[in-house]
Amino acid sequence: MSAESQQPGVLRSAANVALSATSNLKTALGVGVTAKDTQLQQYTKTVDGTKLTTEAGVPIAEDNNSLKAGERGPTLIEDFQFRDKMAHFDRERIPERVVHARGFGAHGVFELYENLSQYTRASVLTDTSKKTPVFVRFSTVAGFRGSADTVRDVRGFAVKFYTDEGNWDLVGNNIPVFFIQDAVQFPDLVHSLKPEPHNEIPQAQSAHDTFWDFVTLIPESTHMLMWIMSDRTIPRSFRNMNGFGVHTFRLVNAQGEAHFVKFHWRPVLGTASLVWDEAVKIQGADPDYHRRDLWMSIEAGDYPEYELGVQIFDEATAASFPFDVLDSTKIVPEELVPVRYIGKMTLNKNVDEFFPETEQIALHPGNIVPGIDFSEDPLLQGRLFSYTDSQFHRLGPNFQELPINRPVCPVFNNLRGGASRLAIIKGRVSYQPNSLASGCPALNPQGYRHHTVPVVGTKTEKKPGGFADHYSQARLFYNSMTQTEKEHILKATSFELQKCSSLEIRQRVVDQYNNVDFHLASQLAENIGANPPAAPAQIDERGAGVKESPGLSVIRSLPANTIRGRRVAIVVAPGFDSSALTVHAAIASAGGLPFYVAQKAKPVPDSQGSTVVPDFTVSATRSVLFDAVFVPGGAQAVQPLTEDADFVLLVAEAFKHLKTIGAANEGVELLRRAALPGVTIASLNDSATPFVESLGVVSTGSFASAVPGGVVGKVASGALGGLEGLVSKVLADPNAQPTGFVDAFVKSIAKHRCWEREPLAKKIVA
Ligand code: HDE
Repeated sequence: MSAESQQPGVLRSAANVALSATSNLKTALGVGVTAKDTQLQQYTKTVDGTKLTTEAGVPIAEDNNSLKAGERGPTLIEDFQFRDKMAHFDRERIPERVVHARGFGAHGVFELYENLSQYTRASVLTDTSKKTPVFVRFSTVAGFRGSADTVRDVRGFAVKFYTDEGNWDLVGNNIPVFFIQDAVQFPDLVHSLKPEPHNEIPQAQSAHDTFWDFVTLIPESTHMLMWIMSDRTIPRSFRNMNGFGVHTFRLVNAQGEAHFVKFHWRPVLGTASLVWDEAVKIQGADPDYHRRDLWMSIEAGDYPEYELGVQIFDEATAASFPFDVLDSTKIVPEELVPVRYIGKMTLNKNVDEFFPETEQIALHPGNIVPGIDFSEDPLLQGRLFSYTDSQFHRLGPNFQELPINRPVCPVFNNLRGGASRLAIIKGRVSYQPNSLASGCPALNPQGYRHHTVPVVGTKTEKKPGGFADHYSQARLFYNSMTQTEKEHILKATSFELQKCSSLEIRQRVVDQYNNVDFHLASQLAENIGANPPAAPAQIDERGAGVKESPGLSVIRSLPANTIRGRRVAIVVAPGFDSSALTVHAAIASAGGLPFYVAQKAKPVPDSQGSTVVPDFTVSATRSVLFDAVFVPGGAQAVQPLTEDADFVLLVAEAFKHLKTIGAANEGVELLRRAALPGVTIASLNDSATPFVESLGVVSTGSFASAVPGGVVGKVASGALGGLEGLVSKVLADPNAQPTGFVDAFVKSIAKHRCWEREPLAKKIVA
């Protein structure tokens, strides 16, 4: 049974059954069976056909009533079964991660496209025939384990590669820069971000005084503030999210030559975000929105994929940049060093049990393999201490022995003892060098060697001079945004500061933002009741390296050529016309996820007498859980929808959130009822126009005129075959012009949002 079908109000449809069948098929075919899967199998049990025992293996005959002295008690302490059950339960929780507490993981494989032996001797980056098992954990930073998925926050993007030379962990974020330059300030940063200590409010929010107090006192946070106030911190899904190693690392080849490297992940489905009002509403409608999406897509066999990119440059090139590559508040713009995509990670297996896998995985940037090395970035250097220390605290000294953390290659060393040690190592030798065990385990001349780097200078707490430029790349980021994205940064900051009671802190943000953009700071001041800056700040922008970098903008980067994973609500009421089935099939054929939404949880008959099983009832779902809405026609079907406020809201809210809305035939009446601003619905006639599209609303030409942001259409029954072909054609070629309703609808969904509609959408009450 799928996870979604277990949720109250979520019905199991034929579509869902088909999805899980695909997943079972893939599993049966052995897709995704790696050395790690095989290793984990040794520790995995299933309960089918088993009988209850204690942990000591004693068969249990009674588990629902404790042992008492007489029926009316008291309970006897000799009931070992009760005692053990309760004592274990009392210890079920371990400390949650102090940051990144809420996370969700999955297994997968990494495959390399090209051999990088020119730069590194790491087998994971040189052998293109290998399928390296991986485990990924995505996370939010600030919230507790039970917080919501769609809060505004940085996302962790941490990957453990189980290579044949040991575990390599790339513990990154979905943002390529960080707030601070030196790890010693991390506890202060986190204390300011977390709920305030006196009342433990607010949960999973940076929108409060202590956070903005701290960041306005450290100007190096400015670049990261631009990123976190952008839509990057409200991703559409984990499948629409970039990942970055943040720090500069080193690659070292077999000759001992080193190059600097920056790591990037690019989602194959493109980067996409929610809009703020939507993110807030999803927190109530489905707090597990991101984890459910990842889980469901893997169960459906629609495996999330990410390409690994590298920017490789030598030390002389690094020295020529106007910024310091050891400073984690800086990016290396793609215009200076292009990103080379060298491999692909595919997530193809959900965990069997959350706690032993996702909760007990111990990720650590210090886990590297021969051929990869650190740089001297002081933030990275500090992390190298913090992560193992965290794992000792959370999981104990033998955390590497836990199944999820075990490497897939042999492990031999002289570590012994410690709480909950698992390995039993024969012999009396546990030291090195030794002669009694013939020197074993012996040193391996091919083993890890730290790259030798000359070090000169005076022992000091001073920062390098290049770390002092705090604004030029913040400007680069802001100036690379579209107007829409700039407005979102302004709105997000205005929202956050309205939650800050201190006027002094609000003013400091305005002053800080003036170093980025005068207009932004002035508008912010206006919104939050602070004094506008007197004049633009004079900043030497050359420190950024380039003037503009379009790839920093999500809107400018989104490839508008797929609807894979996009959720489309098809609203149905008794008597709906055949356009619903046509659109359902077309969306599914293009890799999207169509769902029927109805008034009641029972089969809905169409105008021809056949029925569909609804996936959701309208009162148990909300438009924010879909990427697009389609309203079919049907003489009797549409009238009841127009009288049900839940359906009217579904359309109005989708409009507000700039989503594609499609309507066929009488379906446009629901759009009319939703009173979409700027949308005029013309009266019914038999025009030959196949569809009308305006601002992402698409309709059959006969019904709509000037409908902003969607598609409304008239769909001939039985036309699916032709439409299917058109859909794939318009998706394959972003410039292809749709000629029919369905392909216009699909193409509009692939654009993700209709940004042009935003000024009108503000007018809608939803
Ligand atoms: Fe972390 N970070 N961090 N961090 N971090 C932790 O490790 C820390 C930083 C990141 O899914 C902790 O096991 C310090 C940057 C991720 O399990 C802790 C500094 C980046 C995760 C810790 C940083 C990250 C963590 C909490 C400043 C992006 C979740 C529990 C120098 C490159 C990993 C734990 C997972 C987790 C320390 C800054 C990413 C406390 C001291 C920069 C994705 O050890």
